[in-house]
Amino acid sequence: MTVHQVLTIAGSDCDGSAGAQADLLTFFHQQTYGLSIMTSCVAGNSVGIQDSTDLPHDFIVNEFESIFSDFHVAGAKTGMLSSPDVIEVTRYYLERYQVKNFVLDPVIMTKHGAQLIGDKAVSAIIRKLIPISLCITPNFYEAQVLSGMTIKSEQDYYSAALTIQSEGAKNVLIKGSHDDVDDKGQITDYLLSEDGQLKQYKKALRPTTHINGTGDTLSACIVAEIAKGSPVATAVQTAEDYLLNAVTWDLNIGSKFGPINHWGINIS
Ligand code: PXL
Repeated sequence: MTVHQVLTIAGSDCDGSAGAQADLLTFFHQQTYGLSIMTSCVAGNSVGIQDSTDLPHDFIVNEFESIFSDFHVAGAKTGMLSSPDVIEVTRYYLERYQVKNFVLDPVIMTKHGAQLIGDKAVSAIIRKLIPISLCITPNFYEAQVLSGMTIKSEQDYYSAALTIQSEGAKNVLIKGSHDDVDDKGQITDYLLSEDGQLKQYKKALRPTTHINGTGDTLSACIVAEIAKGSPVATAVQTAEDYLLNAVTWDLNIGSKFGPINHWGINIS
């Protein structure tokens, strides 16, 4: 049996709901082997983020050397990269080891619209990482930042995706705004594929407060599936299905915005 080795380059979230921890749970669930390069550490819980610290440059470089000198990386994704320096190092190693299956989760804004990283890091993501990404997965707010346009209509999602594609991303998945719920109670994610096709993924908006780690998990599932050989549009469908299960069967832990359920099944 081939063991597909998949790498996340991301921050540690100590409550296990988001960041590298969410990615590793997802890689495991998708029956791939998870490798992780930590870039920063966050002290957070279901109430909020209390503290965070970036790991030293030399240590991050050593993590890259440890991984790439010994493992075959069949796919990689990035999560929260808070400085231009760590973005530069990531670009260097992904290019040097020719990682073609690279899914860029541009962690810039929360799904509520709060900015998480500085403007210099945002422009480094655009210049250094978008051009080497097989697939990018911005949320509604991030898509506006990366495209420089305001999204108000379905046509705007398409235009923003085209702009981000022109910056170098082969496939662009924009996660629809939670405010754009249709009359069936569904929200829509939009995938603009390499061949120019636009595909919509509609999903019910679950009435849950257990939503920490949804974006991380979606991109982690996409890269795991691509590493196993799925085309991008199929990998996105698998990830959307997994996510729906993960927000359907709440884990009754954490006092406020708890983690999603990475088992994806009813365990109560
Ligand atoms: O889900 C965004 C995210 C990514 N990475 C880390 C985080 C968070 C949110 O808390 O802590 C490390």
